[in-house]
Amino acid sequence: VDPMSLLTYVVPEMTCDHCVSAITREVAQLPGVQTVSIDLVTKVVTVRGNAVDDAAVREAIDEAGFEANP
Ligand SMILES: [Cu+2]
Repeated sequence: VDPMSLLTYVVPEMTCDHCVSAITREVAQLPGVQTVSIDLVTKVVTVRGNAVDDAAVREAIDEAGFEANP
């Protein structure tokens, strides 16, 4: 059985499509990531995939210039 991942992060600083594409670009590169969806209203980043590493996602969000709330 594949360890499917469904991870969510709150990133309050996201405000526009540029934020969305910056974060999507970084997170989508991570191993196992299949989809990245971002809701600008709720400020939630949802990552789906296969055995996605939580710490790596946080690092990627950081790389994009944002911070995920714990
Ligand atoms: Cu923006």
